Amino acid sequence: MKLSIPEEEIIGLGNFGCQGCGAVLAMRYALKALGRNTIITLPACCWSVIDGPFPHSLVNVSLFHTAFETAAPAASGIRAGLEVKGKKANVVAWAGDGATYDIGFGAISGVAERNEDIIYVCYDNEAYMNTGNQRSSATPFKAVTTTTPINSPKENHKKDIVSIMADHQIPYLATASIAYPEDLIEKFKKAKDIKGMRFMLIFCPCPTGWKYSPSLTIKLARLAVQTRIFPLLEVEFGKKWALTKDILRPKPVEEYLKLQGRFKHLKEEDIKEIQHLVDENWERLLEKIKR
Ligand SMILES: Cc1ncc(C[n+]2csc(CCOP(=O)(O)OP(=O)(O)O)c2C)c(N)n1
Ligand code: SF4
Repeated sequence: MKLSIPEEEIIGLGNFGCQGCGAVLAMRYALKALGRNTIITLPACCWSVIDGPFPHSLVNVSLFHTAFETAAPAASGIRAGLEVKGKKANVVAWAGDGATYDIGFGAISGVAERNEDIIYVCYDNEAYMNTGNQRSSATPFKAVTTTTPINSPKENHKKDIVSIMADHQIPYLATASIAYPEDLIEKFKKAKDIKGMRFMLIFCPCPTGWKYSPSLTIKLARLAVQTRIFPLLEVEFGKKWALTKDILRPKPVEEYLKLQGRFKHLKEEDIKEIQHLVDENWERLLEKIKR
């Protein structure tokens, strides 16, 4: 049988993630594309637990644990060291949305502005999950977290990190989803061969924080794409925007929202408002693709 993704498994069996964790699959697929000659920097996040305690490591590639806001500069330091030694490897910073959208953002922006030769990956589970599900700036509008509780859900919109990073005019930026592994792997293969800063955003449902059954992880990741909540796209040098999966007949956002406890409190008018927001964002994206 011909497989549609590489057969080799680089990450090991068994992990310290919760059952149904989307972030585990994200790393599994990314490493299938990147291969064993990869060095990862990892700030404090769920993945620092998922990987397992010393001396065990799930990823089977070199892994450097760093402070929360330093994954990107640590990766660029490793790249500089490799260059001095005349060695080649994929250098990857792998971080959650809290480290990316919020606390590490200044450092990431600096690394992008200098066009450092690294791949920055944000696995986006839309909150600070490792410390118990606090709101981040990636948390969607109206979601419930421990810091945006049921009587006062999140009032602000999810930060548009794709446009912000695209405006740094880096050579390559892509979004990906664990529900579309072929697309994800293709993008990582492409990113691997590009020199300079590459930014990858992977949508990773989290059963624990989003309050749904672990069996629904892939379904939710797919619905996020099919409802146009999370578009799959690529951007080259901040200018050339392209969808890698067009959604001609989108599903209503309600189909996605109703499966998750974090949106259980939503009233009909809230769902309408979210639908409106998603439609507006899609139009804005199409404008960028046209130009
Ligand atoms: C400067 C700093 N602030 C706060 C923390 C505590 N902390 C450790 S992990 C974490 C949450 C990480 O969230 P995110 O980056 O979204 O990754 P996730 O846990 O969701 O995988 C926090 C707040 C820290 N280690 N360093
Ligand atoms: S809290 Fe969420 S992201 Fe973290 S390990 Fe559990 S399922 Fe994965």
